[in-house]
Amino acid sequence: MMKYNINNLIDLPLIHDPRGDLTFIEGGKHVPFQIARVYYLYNVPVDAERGGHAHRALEQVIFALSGSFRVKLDDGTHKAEYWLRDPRRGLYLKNLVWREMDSFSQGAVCMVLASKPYDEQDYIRSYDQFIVEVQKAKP
Ligand code: T46
Repeated sequence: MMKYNINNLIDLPLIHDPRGDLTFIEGGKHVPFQIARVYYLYNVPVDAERGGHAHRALEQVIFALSGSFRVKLDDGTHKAEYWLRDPRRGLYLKNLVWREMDSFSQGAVCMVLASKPYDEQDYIRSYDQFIVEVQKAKP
């Protein structure tokens, strides 16, 4: 598969200390939006597949706080694949990006920072409908 940078990796600050490492996130500074919602996935079976949808307006940054998993992205033109395994490194997802997540390691924890509260109307759960809306959104 062709690799193409349709999204950005974000490296967070690290405060290293003999007592343990500390990383912090400020909305609008370390992520490109004010944080309206935080959620996390855990107890994910290693053979589970999550995602399988896009969002009309939502922006998010996804982190592997613990363990690792794969994120497959598709903006309707380009596809990309990321393995997240560093709690300091987040994957920024703009709106209108189809995402699929799998290959969760045992005990993986996925934390997501989101630009808006939960809204089912923001979801596009059909890939065909996603392509229609991507075409419509083109300048
Ligand atoms: C993404 C990946 C990483 C809520 O009630 N509130 C919430 O904030 C969320 C995120 C979900 N839900 C409900 C809606 C569904 O009934 O929880 C159920 C599962 O949600 P969803 O299908 O969104 O779960 P995932 O893990 O497939 O996808 C989510 C995000 O939607 C998605 O944008 O990137 O996590």
